[in-house]
This record gives sequence, C-alpha cells and structure tokens, in this order.
Amino acid sequence: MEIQTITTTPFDDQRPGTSGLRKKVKVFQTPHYLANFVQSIFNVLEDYQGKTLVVGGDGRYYNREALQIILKMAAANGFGKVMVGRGGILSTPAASCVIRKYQTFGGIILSASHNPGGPDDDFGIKYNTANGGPAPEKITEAIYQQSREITQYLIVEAADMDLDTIGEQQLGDMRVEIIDPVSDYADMMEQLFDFDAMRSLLSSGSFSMRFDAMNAVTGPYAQEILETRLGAAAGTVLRGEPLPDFGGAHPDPNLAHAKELVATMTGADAPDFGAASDGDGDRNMILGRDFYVTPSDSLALLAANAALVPGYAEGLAGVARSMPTSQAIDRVAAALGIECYETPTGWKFFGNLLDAGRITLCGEESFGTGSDHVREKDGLWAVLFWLNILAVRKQPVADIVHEHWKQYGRDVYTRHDYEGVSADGASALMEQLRERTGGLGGQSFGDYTVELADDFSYTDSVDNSVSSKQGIRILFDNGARIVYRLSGTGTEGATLRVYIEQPETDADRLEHDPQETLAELISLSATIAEIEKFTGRTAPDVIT
Ligand code: VG1
Ligand code: CO
Repeated sequence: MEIQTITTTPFDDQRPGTSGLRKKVKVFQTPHYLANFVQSIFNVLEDYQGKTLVVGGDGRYYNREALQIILKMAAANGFGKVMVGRGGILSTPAASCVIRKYQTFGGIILSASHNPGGPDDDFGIKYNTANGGPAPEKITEAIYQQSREITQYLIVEAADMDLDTIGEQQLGDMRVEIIDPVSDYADMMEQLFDFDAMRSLLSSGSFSMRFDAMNAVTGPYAQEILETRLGAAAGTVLRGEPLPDFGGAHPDPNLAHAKELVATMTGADAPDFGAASDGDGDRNMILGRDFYVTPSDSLALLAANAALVPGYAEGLAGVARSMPTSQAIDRVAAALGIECYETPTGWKFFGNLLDAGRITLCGEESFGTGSDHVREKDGLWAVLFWLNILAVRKQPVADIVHEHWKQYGRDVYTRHDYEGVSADGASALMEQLRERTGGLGGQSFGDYTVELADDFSYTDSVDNSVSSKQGIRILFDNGARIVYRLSGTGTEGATLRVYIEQPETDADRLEHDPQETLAELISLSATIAEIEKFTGRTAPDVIT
C-alpha cells in the first residue's frame, strides 16, 4: 500500500488546553488541520513501530471522518495495530480502561467532552499515554512545538475502513481491530462494586433511579451495566442513544443543562436516585429526591464511605483534589489520617500520584470523580459507587449528605461562570489581579480578612515538574476562599470561572442555600476583581 508524504504548513493555534485540543468542527475540517496535529503527536512519540494504539471517541459530529484519517496516518507511521471501539465509540474512561487492560502504547481520544456538538459546534482530540491517562504537560507542550514546525505528514492511500463490524481488518501492514466498546469497561465495574447488593436494591420494589445519558456516549454503557447486568427497570436510562449533535442538547451534566432530569427528581413521587454524565462519559452529576449533591461534597462522601465498597474496602492510600475544588475532602482525609494532595485543574495532574500509588481517589469540582482503576475521571463509575453506598446504607441521598455534614462540617461552595467574555478583557482582569496579589495580604473586606493571596503554582511531588499560573487564590483567615481562573476548554472568547467557598460551623445553618450563605463573598468576588469593569458583566451565566 502506498504511503504518501503530504507537504503542509503549520497552524499557530494547536496548543492543547486543559484537556486536549478543542476547536470548532469547521476548524478541524480545514484541509490538513487534523492531520497536522496527529502527525505532531506521532513526531513526539518514540519507539512505537509495530505497537498498538487505541482510538475512539464520543460519537460526535466528525468522529468517523477523523477516525478514518487517524487510521490511515497510524498505518503510514508504522503502528502495528489500532484498536477501535465499534462505530468509533469509546467513552473517555473506557478508552483509558482498554489502554491499560491490553497494555497498549497509548491512545487517541476524540471528544470535546461537555461542549456542544454538530457541524457548527465543537470537536476535540487528545493523546493518552500507556498508563491510560492524558499526556502530561511536557508531552502536550512538545506536541504544540511540533505543530508549529511541521512541514509534512504521512498517510496511506486506501479505502475507508468498516468501523461497525467487530473483528480484524488489514490496512497496509497494520491491523485494525474493531472491539466492543462496552464489555471491557463493564467487566471492570463488576470487579469494583457489589453487583449483588446493587441488584437486590434495584429489584426491591422500593427503590428507583434514572440515569440521563444526555444523548451522548454513556447510553450504551449505562444500558448494559444498569439495565442488563444490574436489572434496573427498562426506562432507567434516559436519552440513551449517542447522537452526533447530542440532539441539540448541551451534554454538560449540571443543574442548568440537565433540566429534564432535575425536574424528574423533584417532588414526593420522584425516583430515589438520579444521575447524569457528559458528552464523553467522564463527568457525573448526582441527585437525590429533591436534592443536589455538589461534586466537591460527592468526592468527600465517596472517600468517607469507601470502606463499604469492595474495590476500596482495603483503605485509601491517599486522596487528591484540584485546587479550586472545595476542601470537604481535606476534612475526610484528616479524619482518615491519609494525605490529601492539591493539584492544578485538569486530570493530567493526577496521573503521577495515581501511578506512584500515593492516591486512590481524586476529583474536581467540575463534576469529575475517579480512582486508580483507570487514569481518567469516570462518570458511570461515580454513579455505581453511589449506588453501592445506597445499597448498603439504605438511606435517602439527602440524609447521607446531611449526616456527612454533621460529622465533618460543610464547605459551602459555588462556582460562577462568566462565559463568552472578551479574551482581552478576561486576560486583563487576571493580569491586574496577579499584580495585586502581593498587596492583598492583611487587607480586610467587610467581615473578611485576607490571609494569603497568590497565583497557584504546583510542583509535582513525583517528577518535580512545575506548573505555574494555575489560578489566583484569595484565602481568608476564616477558611473562606475565592479562586479565579480562565477556562482552558472553551472554543469562543474566554470564560472566567470564579470559585467561592466558606466553611460552615453553625449546625443550624448547615442546610441553608449556598447562594445565601455565600452572598457577601459572592459580591466581594465581583468587587475585588472588578468583574464588571473588565468583562462588562454584572452577573454570571452559569452557577453550579
Ligand atoms: C474544565 C474543568 C476541569 C476539567 C476540564 C475537562 O476545564 O474546569 O476541571 O478537568 O474541563 O473536563 P476548564 O479549563 O474549562 O475550567 V472534560 O469532561 O471537558 O474533559
Ligand atoms: Co468530559
């Protein structure tokens, strides 16, 4: 089969963000755009001749076309085999699972995660290493450097492969194996959780749940695990068919975008347990009847109840959270006498800690929770972890959370997103804050006195790599915090994220509405950073 060498010129905007390269589909459809980036990945990798690559995506618009290009380029560059999820489908945690289980060289995941899909919306691509996790910054930066120097890429001339039939095909000297995207992942979940207990809960007649797959990748996984293997009633999985445009929905599992599920979970007759996942299956939202569990609380609660779950019954080595995630997990770690690490935003920063066996559970405030079972956050895993806890404790979700707060205290938490603001205004806001951090210490604002303000810098305790400028933190002397950072996953303008948190010590106020408890801090967050002056906005677009 003929290998073609295609002459190309660099694009200057291929620096991966928080989680890979995300752009509008139209940008990826620009001639050579995707191929340049894929060749840049291959140029950075070493010693992969004859080895195996895993490729799959969340099924969004352009997934299949991108896959065909990647297969032909992998063949031309000398990979021995590519494993592809049938239909081009692999959820992000399932891709991580497959990379690890078959000890492959690495994988390419096609997804823009919770961003909308379709011809006018977003697409994305990222590289995962042999540990199954997102490539560390050292590699993503090297890929970016390659993308700025690239002059040619290699591709075989061949007909498109059949992505829908399980089994092996040949592409030049390379084998292409189409695999069942669900079974390896579902088998792993059976190993971690008490499926018998969960099965009896679901068939007890006094418990019901709903899982909203949001027309995205988790549909087939949830159907197989919840309805087939665990015997949940038909109709438990909502919006279970992955659609290229997610049915026009925004596959982001939060109170704003999973409105139908939230409505279903409201009222005396509502199901006991509700959950949703995002476009690529790595996020989770947890709901009880008339009750929303914040992701930061969920992480803390999973850690506190890990002994109830077979896969974690032997104890946790340690835990980690991203910097803007609430300090609820720190309280649990202190009680358990284990280490709690604080990392920058993005799953890639957990990889070294997981590989070194220093942590077992980790998570982010952005609806991401995971463990050492794979090297990605894992939406369905979190849902099953909750279901396992519910099967053992046999209490309503709300009661379990209230008891948790009583035992450990509560970190009242909210995130305010100002979306699609001008990139220049957002950078100027961050820049002036950065310059002022030194002088903020000791200053008082109303009831709040600043103890420390800085731009978060992280030194990885395993390889000593340093990641700086990871978000402005303002820490107050009563334990409250305001954190500012710019999103690294958007494709239009800039998104300013403001994370606001305050410990609640008064037992009578534990159950108050966070927006009320945090009202003074929320208004301070706007005045300290002069949000209106820099962005023109007087209120956030999304509150979680
Ligand atoms: C967001 C979240 C971050 C998460 C990232 C990828 O990044 O804040 O916690 O790791 O998305 O999640 P940012 O830079 O926009 O704040 V996913 O499910 O989009 O892969
Ligand atoms: Co995601």
